[in-house]
Amino acid sequence: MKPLYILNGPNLNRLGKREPHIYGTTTLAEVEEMCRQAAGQRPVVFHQTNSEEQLINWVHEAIDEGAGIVINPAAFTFTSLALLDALKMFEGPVIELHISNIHKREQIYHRSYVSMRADAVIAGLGARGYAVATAAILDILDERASEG
Ligand code: CA2
Repeated sequence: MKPLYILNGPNLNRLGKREPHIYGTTTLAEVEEMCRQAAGQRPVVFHQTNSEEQLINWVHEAIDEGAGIVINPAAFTFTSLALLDALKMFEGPVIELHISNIHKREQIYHRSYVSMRADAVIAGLGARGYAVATAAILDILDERASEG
């Protein structure tokens, strides 16, 4: 069974340790565990990086080996056409995820390049958004498999 790729961009390694009023107190290690629970039998490749190049390389890996992508691109959401181009090459479902509600925040957080490719966007559910996104992408994969 092909794995789900759950990819996280810059600064998210600090999750649970900074700005808890915006991002909560759940750590990235706890998020990873939540995703693995939500994925059940489906294997999960879970990564975080502060490097745009690395994030793109993992999208390339998912193009060859992944069933679906859940991505919190963090600040690259608003800056990276290269990440958007890489995601456009991926044929499976893509869910863009943000812990905070980016639309409730300053204008610079309102224009997402990644949303131009994402099949769905989840924002503002806190860390539980990862479990919701994982469950949703499994549903989408089941739906696509039953459509043949
Ligand atoms: O809400 C999200 O998940 C974000 O993608 C997080 C990004 C931010 O640039 C996006 O606008 C929304 C990263 C925030 C900075 O990194 C932190 C990580 C943990 C704790 C505090 C900050």
